[in-house]
Order: sequence, then structure tokens, then C-alpha cells
Amino acid sequence: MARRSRFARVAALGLLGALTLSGCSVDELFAIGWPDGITDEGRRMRELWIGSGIAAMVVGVAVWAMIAWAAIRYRKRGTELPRQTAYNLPLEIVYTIIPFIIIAVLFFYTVIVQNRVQQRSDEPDVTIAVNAFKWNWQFVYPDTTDSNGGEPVSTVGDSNQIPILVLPVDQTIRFELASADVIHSFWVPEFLFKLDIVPGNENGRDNVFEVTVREEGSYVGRCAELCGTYHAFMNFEVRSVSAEDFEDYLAAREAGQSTSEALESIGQDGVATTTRPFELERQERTALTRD
Ligand SMILES: [Cu+2]
Repeated sequence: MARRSRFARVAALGLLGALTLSGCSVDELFAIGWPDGITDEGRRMRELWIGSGIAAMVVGVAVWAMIAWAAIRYRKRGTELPRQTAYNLPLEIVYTIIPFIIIAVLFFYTVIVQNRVQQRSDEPDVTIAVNAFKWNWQFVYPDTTDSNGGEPVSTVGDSNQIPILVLPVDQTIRFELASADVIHSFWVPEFLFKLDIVPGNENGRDNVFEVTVREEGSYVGRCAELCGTYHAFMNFEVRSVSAEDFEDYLAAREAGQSTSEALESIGQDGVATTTRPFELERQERTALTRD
């Protein structure tokens, strides 16, 4: 008994030491590299992952313990052949049922989280139409009206300008994705979520998703479906701001300001900070020789 408690103490100290040295929390330890999302949905997925990691670790430790126990308890002690046994039916039933229960529990929580991530509210706070095309993005705010022209406010990227998608925090945001040509995929790594944009899927249910962003900041977005020669150029930036700033931004846009002017009017960088327009190889080479 004394030996066992000393072993437990050494193990606990070791774990604590490893945590202190690596400077990470228990949460991070069990996340095993899973990134921190900035949305409610992303955080739910992270919790599911951590729960699954803990379950896997418990199973792993139990298996290692049983292997060690069997190896030590039944090690060779002489030349005499040990008692031969076969077919322990109750044991076999138990080790068939236990994994089944583990899988059922994991499946149960996976379905709960998946339903939560795919959930759509009846009245989202903000709706944004995302149009993907070869090879850039357009972000439209359908509930707004630009004073010159009467069209909804929108931001479109080109080869010299990264489009910035401005979002409010703490509000449910619905994205309605559409593609003008081929299959693209809307991916913001920090959302821990991506959705393929299949042409012809507009007005369906498969092109819509919702998130609630919880952190202000700049986050890179990408196209995650190889869509042609300049697929890699399809970067954009998510700029999440407070609800008040978001209102001011849209008001500035409605008054006729450009994306970058309106961003600067709310104290934000007018250009993307997480990524920049890709230069064509030739331009890059000329720039190098000039320098
Ligand atoms: Cu694409």
C-alpha cells in the first residue's frame, strides 16, 4: 500500500513537472494540439475532442496496466508448463460489450455537437452572402443599401487587394455561400470549420452555416478546394469587431465609403494584416533583381 501511494505521488509530481515545464494547462494537455477556436461552435468541437482524448487515454492506460500485470504476474518461473486455458465466454462477452458502449457514448456526444454546429436559428442577427469565383471572394451584406446605386453593400477582392470580411462579435451570423463557377470551399481556420461551395446549391440548405464569433481580431480565410490555376490566391481576412463598430462600419459603407476607408473610420487597419496578395512569380523575380 505504501509503495503504491508513493508511486502515485511520484507520477503526480512528474505530470505536474511536465505541465510546468511545457507551460501548458490541463486543458491544452488533453487537447493534444487541437487549436483554440474563436466561435461557440469551434469551442464545442474542441470540448468533444478533449473528451474523446480523455476517453482514449483512460482506455490506453487500462490496456497498458493489464498488459503489464499479465506480463509480470504470468512471467516464466520455471520449466513447468503453466495451466492451459481457452474460451472464457463471460470474459469474451465483456470485452465485446465494453468497446461497444464506448463507441455508443462517443457517437452520442458527436451527434450532439454536430447538431449544435449545424444548427440554424430562425432569426440570425446578421446574414452575409459569400460569393466565390475564380479566383476571389465577394462578401455582400444583403440587409444594407449603398447610397450610391442602391445595391447592398459589398466587398470584393482582386489580385491587388485582399477582401476583408467584417463581422460583429457575440451575434449569430449566417453565411449563405454561392459559387459563380466551380467548387470552392469557404474556410476560416479559426472557425475550425469549412464548407464546400457547390455551384447550383444556392437556396438550398447545404450552402448555409452559422457561427457566433467570440473574439475580436484579424483571422485569415482561405479557399480549401483546389479550384484552378490561381486557387492559392483566394485568401481573405475576417475582421471581427464589436457590435457597435460593426454598425458604424456598415453605416460608413452605406454612406459610400470603401471597405478600407470604413475600416479606418472605426479605428481598424484598412488593409489585411494576416495575409497579402500573392505576387506572380515574374513580378517577384523582377522585384528581387531591382533590389
Ligand atoms: Cu477556390
